[in-house]
Amino acid sequence: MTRVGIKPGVTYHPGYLSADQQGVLLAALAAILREAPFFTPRMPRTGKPFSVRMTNCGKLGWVSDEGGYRYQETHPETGRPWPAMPRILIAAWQELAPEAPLPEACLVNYYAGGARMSLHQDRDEQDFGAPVLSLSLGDTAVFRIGGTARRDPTTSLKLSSGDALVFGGPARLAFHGIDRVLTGSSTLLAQAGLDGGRINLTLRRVSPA
Ligand code: MD3
Ligand code: FE
Repeated sequence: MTRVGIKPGVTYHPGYLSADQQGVLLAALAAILREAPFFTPRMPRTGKPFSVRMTNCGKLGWVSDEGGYRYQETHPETGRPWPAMPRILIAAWQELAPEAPLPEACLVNYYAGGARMSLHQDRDEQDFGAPVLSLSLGDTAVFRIGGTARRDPTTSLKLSSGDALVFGGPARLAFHGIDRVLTGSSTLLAQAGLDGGRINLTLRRVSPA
């Protein structure tokens, strides 16, 4: 398997998931979406909607609304617990983050149309010791990562369907975002009844082991 160092703490695994594995993951996602549909997160205080829609699986899910960013055990609209994490995700975590305790949360981001995610840090977890694992499905996206200060220089990387990225150590608190999605670059998501776009899954440890 190809493994590319992007900067300290960031490892890129292009084509980590085979076409068959992407199909297995997408089928598991379709079942997750029936139980936990995408919701539209809103910005703390202002309530401005995100362009990215989200859902989660695993014990904890990340949500955002006027009350702030947080992890919680239930879907913000249905009130039901998040669906379990599929085995294929746990297997990927064990292979790519073998030292870390098992993930507690998997955030599923859906980018349709012109959705993007502005430069931010992920710091709502109680423990930054474990890495974050990202898996991409569907259309290719232009991803950008900088340093731990917002003004640090950034590097761009195209993330395609099946790619994995691991962010640990000095990169765990790096600023990052999605500048744009290349609409129509993949037909994979149609298999799940979605009208194109991109899905990103991020697996995380939230609390100390
Ligand atoms: C670097 N998602 O959900 S994944 C997010 O493609 C998020 O949906 C983007 O940023 C997406 O918070 C980027 C790559 C990623 C995820 C988490 C990170 C990079 C990271 C955490 C720390 C450092
Ligand atoms: Fe992030």
